[in-house]
Amino acid sequence: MHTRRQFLKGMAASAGVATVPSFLLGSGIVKAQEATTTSSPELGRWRFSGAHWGAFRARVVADRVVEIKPFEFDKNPTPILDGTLDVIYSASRVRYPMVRLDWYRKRQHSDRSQRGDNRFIRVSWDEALDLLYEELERIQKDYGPWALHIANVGWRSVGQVHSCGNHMLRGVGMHGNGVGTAGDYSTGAGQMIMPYILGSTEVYSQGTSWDIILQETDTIILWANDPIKNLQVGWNTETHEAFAYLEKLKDKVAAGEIKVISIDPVKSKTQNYLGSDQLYVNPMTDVALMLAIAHTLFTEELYDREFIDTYAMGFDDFTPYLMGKTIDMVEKTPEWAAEICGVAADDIRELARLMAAGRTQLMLGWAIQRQQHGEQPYWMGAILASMLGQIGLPGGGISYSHHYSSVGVNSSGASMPGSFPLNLDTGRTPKHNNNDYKGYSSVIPVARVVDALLEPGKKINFNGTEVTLPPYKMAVFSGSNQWHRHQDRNRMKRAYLELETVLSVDYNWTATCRFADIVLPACTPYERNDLDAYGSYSNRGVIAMHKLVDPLYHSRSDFDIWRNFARRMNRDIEYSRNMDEMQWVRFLYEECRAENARKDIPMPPFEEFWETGYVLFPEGPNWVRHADFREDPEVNALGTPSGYIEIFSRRIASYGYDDCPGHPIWMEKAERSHGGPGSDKYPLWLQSVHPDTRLHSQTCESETRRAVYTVQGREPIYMGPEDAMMRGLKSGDLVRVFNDRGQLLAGLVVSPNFPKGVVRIQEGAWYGPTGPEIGALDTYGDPNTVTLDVGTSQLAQGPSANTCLVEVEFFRGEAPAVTSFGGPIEVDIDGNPIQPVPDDEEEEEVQAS
Ligand SMILES: Nc1nc2c(c(=O)[nH]1)N[C@H]1C(S)=C(S)[C@@H](COP(=O)(O)OP(=O)(O)OC[C@H]3O[C@@H](n4cnc5c(=O)[nH]c(N)nc54)[C@H](O)[C@@H]3O)O[C@H]1N2
Ligand SMILES: Nc1nc2c(c(=O)[nH]1)N[C@H]1C(S)=C(S)[C@@H](COP(=O)(O)OP(=O)(O)OC[C@H]3O[C@@H](n4cnc5c(=O)[nH]c(N)nc54)[C@H](O)[C@@H]3O)O[C@H]1N2
Ligand SMILES: [Mo]
Repeated sequence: MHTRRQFLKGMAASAGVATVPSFLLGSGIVKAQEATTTSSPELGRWRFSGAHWGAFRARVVADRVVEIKPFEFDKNPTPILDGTLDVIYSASRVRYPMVRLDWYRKRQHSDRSQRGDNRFIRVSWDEALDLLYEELERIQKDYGPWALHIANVGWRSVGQVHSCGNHMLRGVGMHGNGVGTAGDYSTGAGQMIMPYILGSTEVYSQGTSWDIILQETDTIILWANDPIKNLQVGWNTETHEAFAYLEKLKDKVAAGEIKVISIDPVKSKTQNYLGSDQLYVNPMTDVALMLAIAHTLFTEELYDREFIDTYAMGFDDFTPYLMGKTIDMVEKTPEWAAEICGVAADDIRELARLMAAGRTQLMLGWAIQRQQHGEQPYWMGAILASMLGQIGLPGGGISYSHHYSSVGVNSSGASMPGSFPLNLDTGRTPKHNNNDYKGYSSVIPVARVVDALLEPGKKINFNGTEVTLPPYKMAVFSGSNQWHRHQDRNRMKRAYLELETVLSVDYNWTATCRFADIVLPACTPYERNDLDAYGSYSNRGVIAMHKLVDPLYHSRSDFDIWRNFARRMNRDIEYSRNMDEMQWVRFLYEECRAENARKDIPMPPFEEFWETGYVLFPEGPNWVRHADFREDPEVNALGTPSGYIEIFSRRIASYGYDDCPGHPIWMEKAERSHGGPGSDKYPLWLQSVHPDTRLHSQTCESETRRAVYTVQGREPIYMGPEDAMMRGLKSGDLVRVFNDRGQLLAGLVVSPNFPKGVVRIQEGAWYGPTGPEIGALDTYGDPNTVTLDVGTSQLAQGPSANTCLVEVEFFRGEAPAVTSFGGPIEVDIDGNPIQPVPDDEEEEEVQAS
């Protein structure tokens, strides 16, 4: 501990005003220097760091962070930044290594139905890591690799050295093999289907420059897309540069130079911001609307036959379906679609004609693929874009990523720093190098992990292969919050009864910790030194992440945790490659600097970078997605099986999936509002979009932030005036939201942005049940208490969170207290609650190797 404190003090003593390096290019940057370092005991010292929600400076006074302000380069910082201080100092921190009471007593023979009662015993680091080690040994010896689920890593904090998922994967991987996952919760359906259609995932691809779109595009279609809300965060430290272009777009909309149409059941934040048009569509019916647009383009001969002949395959296998000659034998006329999607037939025709009349840029968001049959609207979007014939033209075609991580801001072309390696070094093998999975699959689709526990051994189809779900016995989580991200809490509770042991490594005492058996306290990203890429796609620069304070309580960096774990196999030196944290920071920086030197992109020496806090690179040239393919489709063939756009996919057709045939089709959903299945009993569609107020579950722990958006201390549920009136509800009411899967409390906000039949609870609200039992009321408002846990289709097996119906009623009686926050109930071995004693005298294990 002391050495680390002295290091910080040493830096403070040498603090001065940073010099302006010659590497900072661009106009606004020089001003940034004004606000750098102050150094006095009272005012403290300004340090630099970053988060998914932006880069910032932090003022540290006497080992405490007292103030955070955005990096001056960031012209559009997000209010989410206001939650950053609480990330460090919240009451919900994981303070000590904790073990669930009954698991501590009986290990794998524990009463698993007690999971969720939140009673935990505090143990030392030595004991916790020994317990974890013994468990992993037992799982490998008694079962085998099929019995260990290594959870896919979610939105772990930024920082390349401490990327906690890499540490978990390297640490566990040194010990033995396990069951991995394919895909992710973000774009489960999209990333699987698009390589067949356009040859890449598209969802994670750079898009046409905003500059070009602003110059060339006549009509932008924001299809299920809310960039003003969703660009607040990025995968790497976010620059918020895209907002400058959206400001310009707003001016162009006002001047009538660009038309923006938002196709969404809800008036989005972006639509309100731009003052643009909205086309209301019934939830989950976009494919019907798209088919009718295609029908109009086809029958009115508004489509580009030449483009289709040159660049696409299988159009003639698709049009018979459009014209009612195959499958359901129904012609996909605007009148047919209007019944389903709620858009008037004439409006559909008008929209189709408008799209064909000028340069049209389709921009699809991701929520429409996070629902049952989510593959279909993505495929159908590509067909519409092909019929319009503008793919590869400046400001035309289709994008699946402009709402994400400042896609569309030109890349600098600079290389970004690498990360701490997740794989074992070449030639090394795990201690238990057993590869016998007993016929079970070693990789399963990520959203089907609960199915595996409930239906072990079941064979499911997945992307042209067959997967056999393993009955795993132990699961390890780090950098993801399973009890936020996964659907259907009560189903999860039933599934967890099958699990002998669960590990969670986190700094937040989330529901994933509450339902775990061993919990290890990671420190926050602000308690360790690191570096990160600035701008996920723009590669705008590299930022320093200075350690602001020492790890609080008994928390440790993920690096320290897993290195100490590796010591149990005498592999700690191999684990760290005999480098400590600062050596790694410097190593990754120097590696990046050398690579950029080869590209003639200069970077300052490490000391200068570390002192200044950042290095920025100039913006690169404009770029048009798919322009190379358009120029020469043979030389620049797509990555599809044919090399062309596949309107009909023989490959997909060959799989024989009824829920994802050889071309897109309209399919009814398991449950759907506005007259669809299940709407008699539960008439309201619950959409659980990404929070305007948070990054998923992150910063939900912040009381400062919750004070801004909660209602009676609960997560808000948004509802339109008509539905509220019908139920006798008003803003500020406490309501019960329920269906056959579960029930939760939420605080009502009546908003004109919501039409009849549509309600919203933002994902990431911390699950806080009244008790461990199945069906317990969630006291705070986690939408995944009620969502549906089915795969999107046999192709992608992605999550279908947005296929969900509920009812909402006034909550009568005494409201239970919110149980989500504040950490575990610390008990002694007899289960008696004890007051946590602060303890700073924890023995130190070997820190540096
Ligand atoms: N209903 C519904 N559910 C959804 C969605 C939806 O739209 N609707 N969206 C889905 C999508 S797209 C996503 S991406 C997922 C997001 O799901 P997750 O990625 O699981 O969500 P986060 O809340 O970001 O969880 C990250 C966890 O990592 C922890 N963490 C952060 N930094 C560190 C670190 O340095 N070390 C350690 N050990 N832990 C750290 C955080 O405290 C937090 O608990 O949710 C999915 N779930
Ligand atoms: N502030 C903030 N930004 C984020 C995140 C965050 O947690 N907070 N998370 C990031 C991550 S991990 C991801 S994956 C992305 C998610 O990005 P998306 O999945 O695109 O975002 P969502 O916010 O879920 O939904 C976007 C829009 O889709 C609309 N929509 C939902 N269902 C339908 C439908 O059936 N039809 C139509 N036409 N529209 C529909 C919603 O009303 C909403 O306006 O966001 C990223 N950005
Ligand atoms: Mo995501």
